[in-house]
Amino acid sequence: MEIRFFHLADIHIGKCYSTHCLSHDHAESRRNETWGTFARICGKAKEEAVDFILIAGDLFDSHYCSLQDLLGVSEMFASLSPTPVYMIAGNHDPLGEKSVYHWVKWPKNVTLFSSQQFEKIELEEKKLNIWGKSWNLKEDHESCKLPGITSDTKNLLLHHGDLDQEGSLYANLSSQTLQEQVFDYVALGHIHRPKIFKNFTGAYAGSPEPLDFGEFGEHGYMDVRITDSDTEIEFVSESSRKFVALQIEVAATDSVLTLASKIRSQTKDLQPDQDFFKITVEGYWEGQFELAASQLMALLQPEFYDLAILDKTKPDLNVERLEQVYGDSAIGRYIRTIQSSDLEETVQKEALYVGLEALLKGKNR
Ligand SMILES: [Mn+2]
Repeated sequence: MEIRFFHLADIHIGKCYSTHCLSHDHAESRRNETWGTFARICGKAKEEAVDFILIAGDLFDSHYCSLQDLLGVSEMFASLSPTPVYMIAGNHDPLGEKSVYHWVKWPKNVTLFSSQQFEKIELEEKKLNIWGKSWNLKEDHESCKLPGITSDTKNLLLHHGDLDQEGSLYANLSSQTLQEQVFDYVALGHIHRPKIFKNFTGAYAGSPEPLDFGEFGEHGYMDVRITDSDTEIEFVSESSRKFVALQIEVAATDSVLTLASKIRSQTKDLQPDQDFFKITVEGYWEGQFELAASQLMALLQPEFYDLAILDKTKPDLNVERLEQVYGDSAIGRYIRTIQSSDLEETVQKEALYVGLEALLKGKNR
């Protein structure tokens, strides 16, 4: 008998994006996109008649989610009936007394694991045990002990936490023990980029929609099939937008137009009209970069859905002039020493910049 299910995690419904480099409007609409993608995946699960849905923690972002968010999810789950949903609470939506999970009534097809120790739900007709445990607090320093399992049934494990991070504050699990206790699938949550493991059968589903620029790449969920002989895990990309962070190297003599075309050529095979972009500009620049950055924004904004330009440029020093003015002082000697050294050109420039900055600051005191 084949058992098929969707594994999701870290949806973070309600999350506030205003501090994540996004424009104000998009920070607002991003909340709805997160919700929309989650509802779309759940709808697909019903349409494709999977056996159940697993949610491995952090369905909500407790800090920011509203009663409306909770009611919406509960109603959506009810609409999936009879497809069952099995879920655990994570560190961002723990099951303490004031947990957001207590705000609403959950429909009959939803099971939330309530214990802080692994407990099982037996699906007799499928000869399957689903093991799970929920978070009660925001930190859990203890390494996790796995339940003992036998091979006369199939076993799934739902867990929200770190993997192989000794000393972690987030319910660490060791992959060594997962190799010893053979589960048919380990559905992990907590790490927001999806990852399928090779040394045991399991995966981090990752967030269906990425939450910030650290969460680059594809995002979605895992479509899992357990047969009598093995487990097939397929990652399905589903996010409506990606986060893309790029670095652009400037030359001191670049014009704003040159910079714009450098950026265009680096993004031409990507989806600037669709995704969130953060472009860090590095290198030496004559004068203040701020003005150039606002001109750049004016040029590029119409082509981008959401663009942020970060200035990491360094002022291009007029070394020749400094050498004339400070010729006999430590500054002049420093310039000549560096320039006559056999350092590589970029290293020479860096040394001149760092050294002169320190020496000139001293002069002005
Ligand atoms: Mn999370």
